[in-house]
Amino acid sequence: MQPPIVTALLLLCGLFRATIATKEPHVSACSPKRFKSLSLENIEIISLNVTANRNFSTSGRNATGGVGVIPDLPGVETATVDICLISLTYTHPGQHDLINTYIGLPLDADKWNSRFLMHGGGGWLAGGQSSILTPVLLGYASSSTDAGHGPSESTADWGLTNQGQTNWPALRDFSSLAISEAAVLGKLATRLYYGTHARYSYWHGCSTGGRQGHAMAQEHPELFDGIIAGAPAIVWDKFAPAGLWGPFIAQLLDTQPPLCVVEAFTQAAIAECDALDGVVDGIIAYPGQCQFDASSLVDQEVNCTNPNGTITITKKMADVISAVWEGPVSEDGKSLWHGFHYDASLGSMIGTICTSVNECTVVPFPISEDWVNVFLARNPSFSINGLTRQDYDQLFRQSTDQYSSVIGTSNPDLSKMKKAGTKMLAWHGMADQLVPTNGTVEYYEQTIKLDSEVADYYRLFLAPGVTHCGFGSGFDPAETVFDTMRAWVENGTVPERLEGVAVAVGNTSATRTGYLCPYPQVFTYVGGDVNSASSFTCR
Ligand SMILES: *[C@@H]1O[C@H](CO)[C@@H](O)[C@H](O)[C@H]1NC(C)=O
Ligand SMILES: *[C@@H]1O[C@H](CO)[C@@H](O)[C@H](O)[C@H]1NC(C)=O
Ligand SMILES: *[C@@H]1O[C@H](CO)[C@@H](O)[C@H](O)[C@H]1NC(C)=O
Ligand SMILES: *[C@@H]1O[C@H](CO)[C@@H](O)[C@H](O)[C@H]1NC(C)=O
Ligand SMILES: *[C@@H]1O[C@H](CO)[C@@H](O)[C@H](O)[C@H]1NC(C)=O
Ligand SMILES: *[C@@H]1O[C@H](CO)[C@@H](O)[C@H](O)[C@H]1NC(C)=O
Ligand SMILES: *[C@@H]1O[C@H](CO)[C@@H](O)[C@H](O)[C@H]1NC(C)=O
Ligand SMILES: *[C@@H]1O[C@H](CO)[C@@H](O)[C@H](O)[C@H]1NC(C)=O
Ligand SMILES: [Ca+2]
Repeated sequence: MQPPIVTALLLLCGLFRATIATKEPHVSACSPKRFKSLSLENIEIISLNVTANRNFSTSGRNATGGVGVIPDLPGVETATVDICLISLTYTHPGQHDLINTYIGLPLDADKWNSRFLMHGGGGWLAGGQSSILTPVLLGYASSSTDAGHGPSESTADWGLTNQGQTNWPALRDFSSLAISEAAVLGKLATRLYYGTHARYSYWHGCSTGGRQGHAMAQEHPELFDGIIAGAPAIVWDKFAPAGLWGPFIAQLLDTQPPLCVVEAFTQAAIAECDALDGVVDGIIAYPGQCQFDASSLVDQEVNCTNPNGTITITKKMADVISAVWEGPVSEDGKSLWHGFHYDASLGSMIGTICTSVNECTVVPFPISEDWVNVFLARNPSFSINGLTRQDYDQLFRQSTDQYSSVIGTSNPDLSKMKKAGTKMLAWHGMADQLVPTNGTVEYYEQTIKLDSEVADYYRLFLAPGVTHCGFGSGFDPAETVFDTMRAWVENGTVPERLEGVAVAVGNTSATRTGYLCPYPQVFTYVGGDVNSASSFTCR
């Protein structure tokens, strides 16, 4: 991300003189008195803490959301920041919820770049205090919310009522209500503190953060000028139960392949299909071109370490892997959700822990397991063992019937966003191992059907070889996408391309650059040095 631009600061000073000609805000303005009008119509504030902090540490901002460490958004790892920190605890009367929302403002007005930026959450984590620190460090006013549950609270604790029913208000808070409220409160506090509105407001999130970004685009586009949504966990009602498909098939077939076997399939598919895109780089760049038959590995031996041993691939193992690549299918053969690209690691979708190569237990993807146990079975100790094809189909139907409108975040009608003038830039790694890339493609296709000019305000970039929210050997745009968004919003520079950085071919300590293409264009090798951006084009 860029440091605040000089022109903006000059403009900002001009704005100050124009709007509040009196004195600049100063540290003493970071007090409860300044924010006493900070509220919303439908909430009851329980506590409002305001503290001026110098040298506030940004460390310890890694948090878990059920999927390990949230891939951090670009920014500075550990530093100190001078921040006016507002912590707000509130409830929606009658809903029995308790939401902690955090607002961070650069303490000294001359450090504020006159913009507002929210970072999204990950997994079951909506956000929290840690999410506002990097934006503030970079000069932005920011806010974030825990949406009613903290990182250490189990899904069953907040997802079910004491009577064992779905806690609908809590789910709505998590889905989008508390997020949009955090945005409104954050922008209001910004105005109260600096005496002027933020000139531009941005959302930047990935995974759950990408879903939250889409929720804002669909429901509250007027709150943001630019929304970045990486690997969005949209169509949550299908994505979440789909994540149990691998373990479900594994238990039907009674097979538990160790990770080394799972990886052998991925390696074999890459070996067969890598060159189809013209570049041997470990990446399968063109969607749909690879037709790899998992059963071709049956009877092959795999040498494993940790646990050590040699194991022979069986037909059942091949069938499980095929199923994960294909995605869930109903008993009568209809596709229920998308599968994964061949170069995506499958260790999360068909994970195991093993004591020896022949003694493994399947470990379901925790988000999906929580979803099915807590929100569908409403029984935290529910298990997929013994589940039939009919049972699985039924769970899938229930998920869509009961939750699509609450947390699906799949409404393709973006007319409000078009009207508001808001821009959204989505991107998705094609080697995503948690959220199937094609779910985002399908959603984008639906928006095109409703508005053939959707690319004027919403663009999707697929990133070959990039894993969930970044990383992998492919063209990762995580570090460049925010500048691209700002240029689109602030300068009208339409993102015809999105810069990504990949591992160089032939030298893993060097990088190469590639310019990703707005869907439906495809990032295409046209010949020449495979490490040169000019050897690729969009077709
Ligand atoms: C903050 O850090 C700076 C630089 O290390 C130091 O000069 C200053 O005294 C510190 N301020 C506070 C309030 O700790
Ligand atoms: C956050 O996680 C990253 C990746 O695991 C790690 O490199 C970094 O040190 C962590 N930062 C903090 C403050 O824990
Ligand atoms: C606000 O301050 C009170 C008293 O210091 C403290 O008990 C409470 O936890 C704080 N609330 C938040 C959200 O930090
Ligand atoms: C994704 O969609 C493309 C285009 O429809 C298709 O060719 C490809 O096979 C799909 N990939 C997966 C993993 O479903
Ligand atoms: C596994 O190890 C054995 C013994 O070291 C070796 O002969 C065999 O080629 C290896 N198989 C594979 C698939 O690497
Ligand atoms: C696996 O084999 C390696 C090499 O033979 C050895 O160093 C290691 O200790 C073994 N690990 C286990 C868990 O047996
Ligand atoms: C907008 O364009 C100006 C002039 O080319 C450039 O200096 C500035 O960095 C651009 N702003 C953004 C946000 O890209
Ligand atoms: C690989 O890239 C690194 C970093 O750019 C460079 O220092 C090194 O010389 C390269 N090695 C080779 C063999 O080209
Ligand atoms: Ca390739």
